[in-house]
Amino acid sequence: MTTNAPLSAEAIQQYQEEGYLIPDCQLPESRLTDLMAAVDRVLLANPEVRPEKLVSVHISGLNQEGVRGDEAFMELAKDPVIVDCVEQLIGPDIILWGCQLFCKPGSDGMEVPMHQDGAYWPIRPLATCTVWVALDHVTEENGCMQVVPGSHRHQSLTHQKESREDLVLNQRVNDGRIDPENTVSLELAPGQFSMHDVHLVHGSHPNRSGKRRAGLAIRYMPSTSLFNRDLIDTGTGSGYLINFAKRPLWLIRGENRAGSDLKVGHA
Ligand SMILES: O=C(O)CCC(=O)C(=O)O
Repeated sequence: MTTNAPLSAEAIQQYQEEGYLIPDCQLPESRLTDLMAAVDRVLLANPEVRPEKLVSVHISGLNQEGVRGDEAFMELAKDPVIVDCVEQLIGPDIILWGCQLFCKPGSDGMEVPMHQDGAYWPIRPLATCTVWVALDHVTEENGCMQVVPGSHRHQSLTHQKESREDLVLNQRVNDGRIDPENTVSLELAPGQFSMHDVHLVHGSHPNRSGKRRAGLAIRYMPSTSLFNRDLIDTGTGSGYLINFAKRPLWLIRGENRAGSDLKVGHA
């Protein structure tokens, strides 16, 4: 168990009431330099993949989802500063189960439709804290994340499928209880990060500016939930190839309480 508690009581209360927070901390310059170099490497190594769709990018080499990843992202996912924050929100038993680079190029960066993450994920009971790390300056102009504060309290909402080529994901929240326009913009400096709950409604506009917008989403679940590999078929059903059947999981802290399979997918 950690003795560090980077998040204030007010920040934790905001997460509980509004479903997100921005911690009062920043990654060191040296870490950011390593990450920027890793972004350049993975963009070069994956010319055939849209840069918003670099899934499981924390896995070095070619992963089961057709992406060549980089160790620098794995190191970040294990960084105690980040994991200490996560522990304060989801408890001491933590599984790292996903990591995606959402890099929107300047001028033609894709929209992420307003959605709840849980609509795509095989975790029961549904639980995850996403840490979204800004690698570039992330502003309204270049398509920062937009969140609907408090929307997580509705738990699972109705979504509608949209089969458009210019979207990163293909489900949009469509539920009378939510006003998808009632958003807060999460503008971040490089090295800052936000944290959001699995049920929070969020998304982002296309990037029409000339400035790139790169952010890394790292997914942590409490090990008291089960990663059910049979729940969602392998395929491109969410807009790009996802293979939860073979997705490797890492126990980052504590014990594996619900018995998720931690062996599958590891070399
Ligand atoms: O990067 C974005 O704009 C959206 C990210 C997202 O949907 C997520 O991290 O769950």
